[in-house]
Amino acid sequence: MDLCEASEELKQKYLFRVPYSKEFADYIWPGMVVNPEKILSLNDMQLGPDDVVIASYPKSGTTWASEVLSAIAHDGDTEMLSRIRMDERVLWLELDDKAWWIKFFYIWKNKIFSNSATNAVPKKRICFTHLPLELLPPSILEGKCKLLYVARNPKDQAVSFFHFHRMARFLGMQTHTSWNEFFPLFCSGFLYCGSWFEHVLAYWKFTQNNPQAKFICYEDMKRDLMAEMESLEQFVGVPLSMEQRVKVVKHCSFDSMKDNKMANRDGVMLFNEKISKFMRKGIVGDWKNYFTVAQSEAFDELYQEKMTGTGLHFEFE
Ligand code: PPS
Repeated sequence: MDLCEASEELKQKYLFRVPYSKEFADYIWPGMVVNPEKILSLNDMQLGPDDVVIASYPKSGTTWASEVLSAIAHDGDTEMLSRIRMDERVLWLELDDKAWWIKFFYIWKNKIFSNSATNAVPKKRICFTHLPLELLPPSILEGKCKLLYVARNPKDQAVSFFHFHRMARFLGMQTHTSWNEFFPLFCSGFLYCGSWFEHVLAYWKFTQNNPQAKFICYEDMKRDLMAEMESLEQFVGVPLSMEQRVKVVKHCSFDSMKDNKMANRDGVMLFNEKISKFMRKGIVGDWKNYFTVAQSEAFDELYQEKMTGTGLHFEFE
């Protein structure tokens, strides 16, 4: 059997391991946090010129881009950011906030972080989503607000997603799913958010034809965060001074975000950080520690097949 192909047995195991998994619109959803009704209700959501939506396939650098944009929206005021939790500054669009246990999470969180109340009004309202393009609310697709897509090379993304499946309660804390099982599920797109290729390529095409939308890569942020920040400032129309920019770049480095409880998802009950940290490694090239030579070659072939002619290229090291 092709290394990239997932057997029926494996697919059934995945569905069984994700708690309350739901199938909707040809995708698998972790029913503990996302449900079809909530996704459908987003159709009525009105977004405007002061809204910025960050979209991504999970584990592509969403949290990193969120912190950078949030810093820009708060005029580079990193002290202010350190008083408000990320999940209050950057809302998850499709999160089923009516689920009883999500309410419990918020009650618990507010008890611990009661000092996070503030009157700070950001220049832009930011939210994030992992929804595939075709499920976005119409107001985003019609260009009523800005859309930023963050992508990461699929080999590192797959490794990060593998660890995420082990530690995220809503994905079943799949410590029994081995890398060799996860790899074909990822390649065949039989997992939460579907095929990486389809997700990324749909947004890639959209951002090429829509001036309100922008596509950025994790690897570019890693190479030169300062340059990426400048272009993000232009994109959202909030310029910072060089002094503010230097401060934000430092604030958004992996090491400072890792130690920053307001940005590192610390205390989020959705995760079991005893198994794996949310801020895990933050590097390019970790895939080499997981992919076998045969898996890497099989993936390269799949990558060529799907990506040739799209004009989109990723750095893998
Ligand atoms: S999620 O759950 O989908 O929102 O995850 P997401 O934020 O998209 O991705 C998490 C990965 O991004 C890494 N990360 C960073 N890398 C470099 N610098 C900074 N500042 C940073 N912040 C988050 C995080 O460590 C996850 O990658 P891995 O490879 O697992 O370490």
